[in-house]
Amino acid sequence: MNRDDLRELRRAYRDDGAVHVAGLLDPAALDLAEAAFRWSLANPGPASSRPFDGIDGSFYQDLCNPEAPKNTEYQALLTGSPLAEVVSAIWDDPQIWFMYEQVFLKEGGESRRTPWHQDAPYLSVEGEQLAVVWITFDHVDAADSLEFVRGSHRSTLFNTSAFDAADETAPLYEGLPRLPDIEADRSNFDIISWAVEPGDVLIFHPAMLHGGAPTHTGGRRRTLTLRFFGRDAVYVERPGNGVAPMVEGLHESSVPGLPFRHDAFPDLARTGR
Ligand SMILES: O=C(O)CCC(=O)C(=O)O
Repeated sequence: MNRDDLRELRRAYRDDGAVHVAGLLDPAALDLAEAAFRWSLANPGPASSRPFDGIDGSFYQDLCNPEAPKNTEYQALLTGSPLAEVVSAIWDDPQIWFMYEQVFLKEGGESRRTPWHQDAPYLSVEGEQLAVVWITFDHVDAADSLEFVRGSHRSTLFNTSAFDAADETAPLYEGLPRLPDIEADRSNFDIISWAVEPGDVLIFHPAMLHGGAPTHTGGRRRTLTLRFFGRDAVYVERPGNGVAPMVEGLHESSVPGLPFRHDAFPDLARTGR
């Protein structure tokens, strides 16, 4: 990547909150990512779920499997691909830790949208140096891709979606303001999305409002996301201590406002590069 491209990537990440990096993963790195994804499907963790059971198609997700960071497929991906390097280049800081993984599998008939939400309200961490890397193994058109509200990571922190099929804005917790009904009012939001080919990645800040299109009959979307934090990340208390990351002893050993650190999070600056 040349200096102008990197400068633009940093600007877009800071101002817009989401970027598309075309062709970041070569076939070998994509194979590593797919092996990690397959491991997750074969090894459901305690948080695996089908949030919209009863729909025509299938919608499966899993996140924060405590075994994933110890697993050789994930280790190979984290240390053998350019993902951590590109995220730390965007942050302009060599310090980077892996926080957790999440997988999505949508297939069969008409699956559901992933409701509009922010990840930040369910994470016990805050900072500029936070990133979600979204990798899909199937081509998606811009209309069927992950969508974002541009710049929303710098605006209101809403309650997150409880993924309630009857009302996608239904909150998960008490306290934070309820999500706006973006689907009912799309023209009032500055929505951005990209067509994505296998090998491309989307990188976004977890405070971004985002939602994912459904797949359609005969379609399939296999998506792996990896979440990273950097030096400026601090621990925050969230209602219910947050849904993620689920790391034993994290809350007991952390203090609000102090650096977010735990031995369970692989340090990629030291070990990977
Ligand atoms: O891929 C999707 O449909 C949703 C992705 C998402 O919500 C996330 O990665 O946080």
